[in-house]
Amino acid sequence: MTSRRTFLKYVGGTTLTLFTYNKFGIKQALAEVPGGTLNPAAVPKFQTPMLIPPVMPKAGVIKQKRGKNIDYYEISMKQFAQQILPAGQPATTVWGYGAVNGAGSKRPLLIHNAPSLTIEAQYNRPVRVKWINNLIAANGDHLPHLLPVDQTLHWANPPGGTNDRDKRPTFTSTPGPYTGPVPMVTHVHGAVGVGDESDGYTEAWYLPDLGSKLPAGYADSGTWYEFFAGKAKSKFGATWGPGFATFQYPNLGRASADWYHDHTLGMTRLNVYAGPAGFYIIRGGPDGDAAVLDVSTGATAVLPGPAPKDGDKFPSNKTYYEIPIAIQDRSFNTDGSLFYPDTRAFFDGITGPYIPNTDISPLWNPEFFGNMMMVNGNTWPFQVVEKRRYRLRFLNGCQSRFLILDFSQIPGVEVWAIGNEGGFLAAPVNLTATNGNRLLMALAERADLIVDFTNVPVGNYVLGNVGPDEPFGGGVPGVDFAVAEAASTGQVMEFRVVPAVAPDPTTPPQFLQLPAVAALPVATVTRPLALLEEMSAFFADAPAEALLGTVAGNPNVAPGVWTKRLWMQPLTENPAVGATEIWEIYNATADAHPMHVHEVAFEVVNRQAIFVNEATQEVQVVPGSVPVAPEPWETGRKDTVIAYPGQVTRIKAQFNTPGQYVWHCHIVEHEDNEMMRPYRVGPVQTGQPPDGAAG
Ligand SMILES: [Cu+2]
Repeated sequence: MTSRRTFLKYVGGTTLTLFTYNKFGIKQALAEVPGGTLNPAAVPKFQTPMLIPPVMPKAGVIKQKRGKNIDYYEISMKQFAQQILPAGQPATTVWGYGAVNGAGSKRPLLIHNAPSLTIEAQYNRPVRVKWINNLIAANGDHLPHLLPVDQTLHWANPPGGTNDRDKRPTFTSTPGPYTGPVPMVTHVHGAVGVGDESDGYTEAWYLPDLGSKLPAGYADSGTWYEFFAGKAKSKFGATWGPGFATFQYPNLGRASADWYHDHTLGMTRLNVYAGPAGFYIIRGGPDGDAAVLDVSTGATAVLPGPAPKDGDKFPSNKTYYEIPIAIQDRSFNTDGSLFYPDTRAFFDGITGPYIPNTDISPLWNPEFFGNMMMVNGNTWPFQVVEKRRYRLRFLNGCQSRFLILDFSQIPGVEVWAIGNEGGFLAAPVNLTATNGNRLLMALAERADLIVDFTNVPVGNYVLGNVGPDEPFGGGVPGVDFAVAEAASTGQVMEFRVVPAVAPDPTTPPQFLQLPAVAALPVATVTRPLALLEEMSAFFADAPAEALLGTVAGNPNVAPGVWTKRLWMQPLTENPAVGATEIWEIYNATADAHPMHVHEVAFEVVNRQAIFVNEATQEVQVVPGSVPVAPEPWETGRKDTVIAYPGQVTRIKAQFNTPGQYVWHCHIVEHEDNEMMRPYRVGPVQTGQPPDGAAG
């Protein structure tokens, strides 16, 4: 193993990246982020009104004799063309989810879009979804992937058949991209207390129903599909079949903005980049909007609304003051097609030899940064806003890019954070007064913001991004790292501020009393875990894969040796049902990683400085160092947390739902190449695939 990577090299096609030094002496990129053949400078900004995703129509309501009624959906994933770039430029072929049965809605919108329509769920009212893989051409043939699939990773591997699916295949020569039928399995990110059969386990994927056109010898579903099909049948009576699975979500977590996306083993980065994702918003319950008080009156507070509702037209004739905003980075070619690297050389110039002759995968890139910003499915859209308060619910849906939203180019704006992945914070946070009008958002993190345009002069203003165009390691924009390129990825969208049409009825954020966050029980187990990077044994300074691991002993008191753990190895995290545990995530890599734990909503306990000794493969908490409390916008509950390099990040969770889940880094390129591990709550399940043997 060679030394850790200290900086990132880009060798991007024909694009030469030039550097200069800014006034802080920090190296700054002059040329654009490398990407496809469509130069970001050729894409005019703020041409397209931002799409506010409408509400996903229901297929019906399942009435239960005893028990709660269930909202039922039938949603397929398919391929279609979407005008992502401004009008006049070519459309883009993407994948996306959409309802195929709207019988349970007043005015069903059977629209496939990327991002897809928003699932509106009520607290304590289950949602059941039939998720259909419809990546099939009109003639019944399978649709190949839009993007280059690297077959040398530990991936779903349908060509391996029943015996070798969900394995890292072996090759005698470097394989090209996989062109066969595409697996999918949908995960609702933030679904707390969901059964494992419904969590979108990464080895529970399924191909479209190809009938006799399924290539000979291919597995049509993943290792865990059959077991979970049986579980879904016995738990809630759903019968799965070729090309679909039916999942059920209890919606017992705190009211929050979750999101759904594909989670197939070794392919998530590509499946999500192709488009399939959407919001899943849980409302009501003890931690919902009605539990927010106005301390100046003692009455229920008024939050900005409405949000889109089922039955609204499309395009809508309504004005929304609560708006979900998904930010995703993308690159394009001049024909409008999505660009994603089809060679490792794009990342660091390594042109081979690749696997099987070295340890470097031919297509996989350790990280990917799109050179354009797509917001709710359009590049650089605009949104008209009145001089009043809005509730903007942001999602960082990028691949590898940490965002630092920057409202400071909007004069007079006031921005408050009131919620994150796990619903409302402990208290509102004035980002304008305390954080320079900025907010850091890691991959998959959500931010529930009150943005007050009341005192903003009428005019057009850009929401900026001062995160880096490269892996994030923490620190101050412009001081510790160069900020995103000002002309492209440094801009997210435009707000067009117009006069208010009516007085603002909403409660000023400083008067909001957010619902109390229940304390978790005392932890009975502490698990030291590690974030690791495997460097190539053949090429200098070249990451081969990112990994998770365990740490022996107690690094709080003495150096602890880490052990790398591959996806295929037996699981090591096995909380008892109902146990509360502290997971200590020791980051021994050079980058920050957004760590996501399925099934639970956790509390960020604190962070603390560590020593990393690569020679002895040890980590240790720096003696005498002081734990740092989470940021004020990291209070409450979360499902994704930034683990910084050189630190241990401690989270606390209660594991109440028995079953097989995963925890992983949400840099999707990392997740796809070993930075994901299974974990199980409770004992081995009767009839489950063998642990550490099947996949
Ligand atoms: Cu990572």
